[in-house]
Amino acid sequence: MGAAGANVVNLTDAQLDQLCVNTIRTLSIDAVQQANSGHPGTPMALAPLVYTIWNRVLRFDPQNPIWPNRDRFVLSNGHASMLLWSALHLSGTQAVNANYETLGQPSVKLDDIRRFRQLDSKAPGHPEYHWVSGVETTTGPLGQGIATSVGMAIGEKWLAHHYNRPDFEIFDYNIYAVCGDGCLMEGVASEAASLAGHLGLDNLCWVYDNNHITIEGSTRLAFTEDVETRFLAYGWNVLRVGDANDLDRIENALNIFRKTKGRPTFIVLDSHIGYGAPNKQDTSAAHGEPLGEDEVRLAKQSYGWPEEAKFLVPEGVYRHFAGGVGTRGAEARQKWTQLFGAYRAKYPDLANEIDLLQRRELPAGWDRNLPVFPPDPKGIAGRDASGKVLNVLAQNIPWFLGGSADLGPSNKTTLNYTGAGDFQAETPGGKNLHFGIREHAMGAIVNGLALSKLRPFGATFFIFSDFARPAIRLAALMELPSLFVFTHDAMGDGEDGPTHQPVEHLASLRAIPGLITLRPGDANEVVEAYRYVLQLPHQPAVLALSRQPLPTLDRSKYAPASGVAQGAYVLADAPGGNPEVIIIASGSEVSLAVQAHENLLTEGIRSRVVSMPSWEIFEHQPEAYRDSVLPPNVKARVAVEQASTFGWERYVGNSGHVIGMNTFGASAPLKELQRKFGFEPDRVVASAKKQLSRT
Ligand SMILES: Cc1ncc(C[n+]2csc(CCOP(=O)(O)OP(=O)(O)O)c2C)c(N)n1
Ligand SMILES: [Mg+2]
Repeated sequence: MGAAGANVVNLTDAQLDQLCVNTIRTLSIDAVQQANSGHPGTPMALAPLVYTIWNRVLRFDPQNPIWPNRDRFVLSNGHASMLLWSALHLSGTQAVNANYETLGQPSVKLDDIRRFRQLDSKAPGHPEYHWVSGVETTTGPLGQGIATSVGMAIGEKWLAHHYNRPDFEIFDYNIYAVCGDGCLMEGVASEAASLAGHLGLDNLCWVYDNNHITIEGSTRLAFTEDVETRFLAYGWNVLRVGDANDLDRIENALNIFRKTKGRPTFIVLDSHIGYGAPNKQDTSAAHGEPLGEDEVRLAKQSYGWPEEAKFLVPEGVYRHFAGGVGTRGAEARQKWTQLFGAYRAKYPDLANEIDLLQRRELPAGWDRNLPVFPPDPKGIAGRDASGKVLNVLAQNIPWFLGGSADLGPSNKTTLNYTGAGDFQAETPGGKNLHFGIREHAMGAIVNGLALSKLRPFGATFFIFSDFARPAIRLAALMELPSLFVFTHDAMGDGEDGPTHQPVEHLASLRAIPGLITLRPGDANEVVEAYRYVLQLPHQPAVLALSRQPLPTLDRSKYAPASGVAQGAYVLADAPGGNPEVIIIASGSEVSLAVQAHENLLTEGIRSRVVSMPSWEIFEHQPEAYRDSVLPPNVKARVAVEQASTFGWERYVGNSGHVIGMNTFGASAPLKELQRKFGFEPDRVVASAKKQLSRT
């Protein structure tokens, strides 16, 4: 139709719609071609969908992409990122900095799209939260986006229930997520969809790009189930749009979603990957490689686009977006801002809470009444101390909530004070989330809640952190304050045996950049661990807690537990300091190290115990502090940790010794396991002496 070159004054609305759709298509094609890498086919197919969602439906103000009551858009098939870069660019979405201030410049410039996938471009390979304003969550690992969207939907329900008042719908936003075959093959999507159906999340809409193509070819190779029936069985409303190019039908389906109450909506959209490329359409060749110059020309021809034009945004396209999402979003935000002003006058405390949580700040007195545990040789389990802390925090911080993957009674994560309640469809203000036995979805949902500015935690046995690991990694990548409470952190699960005994988990989580791991050594260290991580607005944390009681150390004799905030601290020292041997321990091995230390002292050996609950926090301390805890000249060192020895050389040095795990555990009572694997005071003493004799 050649509209790209036409004078926009003469174009009908339908022609302008088409012009916008083809702009998204050709920007995507050109960007991938220029980068010589990327995924053109899905943007070509889904441009009409993304155009319709953004320009006809989404309540999103490009001038303020963090307005709290905006609709959320999640591109779960993150490889089709050019859809998002196009939408952000064409809508004129503004950049926001880390202090939540708009910067007066576009989030994604045309130049960023020209530099798609290049260093520092705001159009990277996949959608990156925290890097590009307007991206609601990082996607790329398939399934994560839609699973995270369930957390966003739970978050909205909770916020609405907690903060809305008669005539004050402060929160009433929807979550739109787009996904492909890959997302729906991933198990995490099934876990999340099942829970979303159970919870009747009618603020959640997934659109499934049903193109029958993945990388290896047709979905006939591996994916022949009846997806619609699966979602019906989950309790979703299932709709179908048989033509991905039909904007009105798409809009119609989205309108049905908005009217549907009591269940989430799943829209099956039949599409053609590589739409318009005559030799590549409907083939996997359109998925993940540039079309090639010849095919690009042919595709542009089929859209009625100038064949030689590159990165063309025809006159009128920006204006059409401004008149669509721009006008609708601005009006919605203005109305909301007025409403919120009146709300603030009537409910100043609630408005203040909303202000605080939006900036990831904590309310005054958030840590009041945290327990202090008296010295007790019998002690208390890490998980029990944690349970007490969680119940205090949840009462002090209205938007602190969470739950377990069906292990609440074991993890001791149940919030059991009066009024805590369960989060269910009928009670969306409850603070106990029941994730069911769905650890991966739990991780993603916790992230979705954190993206909704709540302070969420998820819990399971430490061994099953593996099942949540992809989401924990994304929490770190996104710099989210997601909190993971993992109990049964070592051999404490004794008789359950090696399937339930984590060995490599600490090492593997310590390897994730930006993630804080903490393995507290007694009940007071548990308190301090929580106190520390709650103050981190942009970092996820893993707490590894014991199942069995750990002696509560006498802090009048040993150093205060506040040392946890330095990651490692001198807990017990030789009289007058100046140690000749250092024992470093974490978690359940701290009291063991203290026993060994006392024995060494009676033998006249000048030992020091360093409690090291967190490598990462310690690494962030100034060198002078680190050297004061681990003086470089003291080479005789022993580390004790009931976990893989992997990595401990960095603290004990090449000549040091690590008492840890080099094999899997075994099924036996804990005492026998401690003997078998060497976690006994005599063994620590012997190792310390051997170290001394060597240095
Ligand atoms: C967890 C995960 N596994 C594998 C990949 C690699 N990958 C990227 S896209 C893709 C195929 C996805 O197929 P589909 O979702 O149907 O996308 P389409 O080609 O139809 O856009 C694969 C396997 C990934 N990104 N994430
Ligand atoms: Mg596909």
